[in-house]
Amino acid sequence: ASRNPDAPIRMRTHDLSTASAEQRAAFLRRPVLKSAEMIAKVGPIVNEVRKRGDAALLEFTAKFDRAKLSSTTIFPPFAPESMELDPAVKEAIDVAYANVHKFHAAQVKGDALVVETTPGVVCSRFSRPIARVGLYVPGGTAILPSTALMLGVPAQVAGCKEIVVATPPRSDGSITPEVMYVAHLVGASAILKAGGAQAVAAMAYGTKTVPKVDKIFGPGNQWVTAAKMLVQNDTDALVSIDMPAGPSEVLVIADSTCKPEFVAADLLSQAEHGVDSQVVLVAVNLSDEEVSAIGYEVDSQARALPRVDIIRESIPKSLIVKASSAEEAIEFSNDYAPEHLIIHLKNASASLPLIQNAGSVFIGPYTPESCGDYASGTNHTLPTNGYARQFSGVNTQSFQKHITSQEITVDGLKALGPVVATLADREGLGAHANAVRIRLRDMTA
Ligand code: HSO
Ligand code: ZN
Repeated sequence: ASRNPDAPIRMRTHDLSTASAEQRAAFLRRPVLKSAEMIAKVGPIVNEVRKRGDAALLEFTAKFDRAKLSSTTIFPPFAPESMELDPAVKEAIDVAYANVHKFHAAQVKGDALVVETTPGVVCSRFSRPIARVGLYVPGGTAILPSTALMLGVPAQVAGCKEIVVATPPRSDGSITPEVMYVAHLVGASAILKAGGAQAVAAMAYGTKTVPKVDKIFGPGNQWVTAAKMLVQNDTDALVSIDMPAGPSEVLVIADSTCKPEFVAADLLSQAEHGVDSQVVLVAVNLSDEEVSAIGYEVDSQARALPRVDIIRESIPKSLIVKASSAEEAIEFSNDYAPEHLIIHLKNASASLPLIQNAGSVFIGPYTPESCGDYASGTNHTLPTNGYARQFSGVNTQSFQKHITSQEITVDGLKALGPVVATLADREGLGAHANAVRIRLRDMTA
């Protein structure tokens, strides 16, 4: 990547019709995440916080965030002056909150699932909130109240009792008022003024002042991700995590009905997240001129953006892949399994049944990813790095667990008991068989 302001900000172009199998596989690949190496690096930080609690947390916050704090945690009610906002920003957060709340409340399953699998055998399933959750809201190059919203709303809707919001403080020790206000809206029970591996460790093990949580959510840098993976594997911590995280991604599929300026804007909105952001354009039957028109827009729009320096690094690593049909493009996208998929095709919604792997889909020319990132209602915490093959984005169920139950009548056990006893005998588990037979004998006695 070049910092030369005159150098064009350009994506590389490849053609699926002439690519070898190895080349196609290379287009699908993400940069290697050095997870084992990072886990080894965060180990000592996690251990210090585990052993020395708040004292270690305060030291790491002074060292990494350059904030000298006297306490790590704040509890509600939060001071009104700590969440004072420009009225337009407050109004925007309120609208976003309402939409995200509406969509996540609709995900709450109503009545318990009850099924009589065979006469007298009733199986059911019901959900309960995960009692204590930790929400990591990154600091770094951008403030992210939207992430506080995307994690806090489903936690609130699911009914979690303890909602801890962790976020790195500014050097004066304060938290941005936007994040404070969202924490207030979602009913946070504590705000942990810490970031990085130290924040994850504090929530996983608890300290004198930081409540221990049962599940940790949220995106973060490699340190945060490695710490989440480490504590998840420690049975002493007894904590789970939302999903493995990698750099943010978008894949855009466009045909000649697309507006080059819209496509370029969508690509750039992802490219500005970080130097490692992954941006892919799959061009369906676009002529060289049409591809150039998008390339020109990427370059000229990028130059006017405040984060052009980040884009100068992420865009040259990204690629344009030419496909000769919408089906071929979608097949490529399914293999890539993007975090975000934007469809700029003539009949965009018609392709939805063909989508197999994607975190979240944006359909048609007037659906920029930005709307889902902030305010339409869907969640923006989504699987990256190809994990959309087996993971869903954060949703209301991510903050719940499901308990099953059953109740069997006398007649039900008369019918089902012999089946169970036969299988238990086959497994050589006599006590299992006996638990059934002792009852069957009792019934006939
Ligand atoms: N696109 C990001 C989420 C985000 N965008 C936050 C703006 N703020 C990852 O899904
Ligand atoms: Zn975004």
